[in-house]
Amino acid sequence: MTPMNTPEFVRHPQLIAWVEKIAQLTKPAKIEWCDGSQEEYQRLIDLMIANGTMQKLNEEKHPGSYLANSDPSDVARVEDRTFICSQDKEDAGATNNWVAPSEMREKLNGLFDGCMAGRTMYVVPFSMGPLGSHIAHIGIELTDSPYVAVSMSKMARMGKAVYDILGTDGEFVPCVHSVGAPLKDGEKDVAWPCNSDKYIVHYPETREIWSFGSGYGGNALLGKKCFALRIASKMGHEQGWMAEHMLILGVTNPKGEKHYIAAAFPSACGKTNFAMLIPPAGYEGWKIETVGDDIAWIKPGEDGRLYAINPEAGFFGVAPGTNTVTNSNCMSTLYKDVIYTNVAVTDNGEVWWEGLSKTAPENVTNWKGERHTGEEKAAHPNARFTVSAAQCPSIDPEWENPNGVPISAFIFGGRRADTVPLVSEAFDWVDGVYKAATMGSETTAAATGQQGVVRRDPFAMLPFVGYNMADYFAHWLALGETVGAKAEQAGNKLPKIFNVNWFRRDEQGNFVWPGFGQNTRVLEWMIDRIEGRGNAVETPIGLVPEYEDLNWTGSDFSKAGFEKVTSQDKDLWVKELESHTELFDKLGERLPKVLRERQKQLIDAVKAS
Ligand code: SAT
Ligand code: MN
Repeated sequence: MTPMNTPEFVRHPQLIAWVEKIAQLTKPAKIEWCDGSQEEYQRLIDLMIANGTMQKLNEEKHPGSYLANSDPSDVARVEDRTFICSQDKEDAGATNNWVAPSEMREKLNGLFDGCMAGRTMYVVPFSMGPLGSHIAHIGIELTDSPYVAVSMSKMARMGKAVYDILGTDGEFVPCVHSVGAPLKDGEKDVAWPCNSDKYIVHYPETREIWSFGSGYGGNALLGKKCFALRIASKMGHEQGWMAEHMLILGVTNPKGEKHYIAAAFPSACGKTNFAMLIPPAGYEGWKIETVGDDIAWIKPGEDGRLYAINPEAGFFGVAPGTNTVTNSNCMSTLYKDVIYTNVAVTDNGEVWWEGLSKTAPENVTNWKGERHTGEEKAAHPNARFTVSAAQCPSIDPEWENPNGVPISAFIFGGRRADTVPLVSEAFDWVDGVYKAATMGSETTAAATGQQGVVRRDPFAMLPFVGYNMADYFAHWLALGETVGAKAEQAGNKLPKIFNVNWFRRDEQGNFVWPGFGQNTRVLEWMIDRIEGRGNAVETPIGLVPEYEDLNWTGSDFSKAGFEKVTSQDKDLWVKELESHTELFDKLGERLPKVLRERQKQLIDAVKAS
């Protein structure tokens, strides 16, 4: 049996018993209780360098930074291998893969039996959210991957202090992770162990996560999508709060008015860039600050405002396309202590990815470890950097406020070549929920499967809602009522809801809207609307700005261009709205009736226009 060697800082009998139980099942060679120290971090990094999992990058260019290349079969989230195993199939709903918990437990008991043989099982204690915040929650991940252990130390508050909060009987979400590659006695390890059979399993009722076969990102860093979205969304549904796939940014205008905005976009649609946006020339005196780039936990306050925290402590961002023009704050964040995964590297130990510079430097090794010839991509399109959020120059002073920041608006955005205009404001909460619920977006490399096809991605949460999507819509609608009533009493307002689309294309397939820093112009209009002074015209599908309503200082974007990105094609819109029926039918009986009614109203309005 694996020796337990429990350190004295762990004083939680139930936790210790659980670790022992999992060790008995998975049979690791040893157990290591992580304390989050720098010594521990460096030791695991050095171990991975010795194993060939990681390489050290050029110390002058990338101090304290490392590169890991994954197995080519393990590069993204596996949505078709992700399961919500609620007791009742209906509670997982039509958009989730479901297997009966008893059946799944049997399957996993088989898979996990001895799966950590020859490896170390790391006990990784972490807090999602600032330590001790009333919005935060604690998890413990047991993993046989040192890559996961060090990544978790950047992505969450990881270490000894978590045990102080847990005490002897605190609540935690148990997360079990294995790469699914046991080692026989004396067998040599591979650089990136994984298994072709993958299972990312959630038991929402018992709040457990079990992940098998992958070492990559959201499949393996279980605090992120598995806990902070799938399990947390279920907790929020029960407890009256929200776990959302949203960045959070703060905007301050020259008058000193500051608003926090939360924005939902599907994976790899520019959340990190938007969260770190730098206002363009002509916007002197404006400030945009970053609270988070991927996930928001949002709780109603007594004053009827919604308060958001970023449950994460780091960024796991898409590298390709990131450069000093598209995201200068991000490039500055990466100045040291970064773990890169699946980017390319020069012989000199400098990282490179498509878009970092116009052309690849000489002597580049691609993410598969081969000489880059220019025929294939040097970096995998889902190549990532893992870095502490505290290093971000635009990090908001309130980002670790345990009470969160008050949200003034929600933005929902997809990647759409046509149909959806640059920006529109919902008529009211229900209308906003309808639009978020029916959002469509072209698929990206963040998940395995076909890319570039439009799919419905409600609230950018399609792969992340841990319960029935129809109930999730109902939750949003109900919060609108309860929080709205409280807000009215306190003289506050519900956040406004906006839709955006930065990705309209012209006939040649080129993006029309310049995006990035230029999105500040859209943010300014939103703030004006929030403050009750911005002009908007009513269209059947929402309130929209005219060319003159946006501030074009320092811009040469033409009125014709604006018309291209804001035009509403009647036929396309009727088709779009009618296509929402497919999602609604799929969701069936539990779908809130008000959404079908809203669909009908919108179709009638567009047809009548
Ligand atoms: O791999 S992750 O799920 O963490 C990234 C993403 O898809 O947003
Ligand atoms: Mn994401």
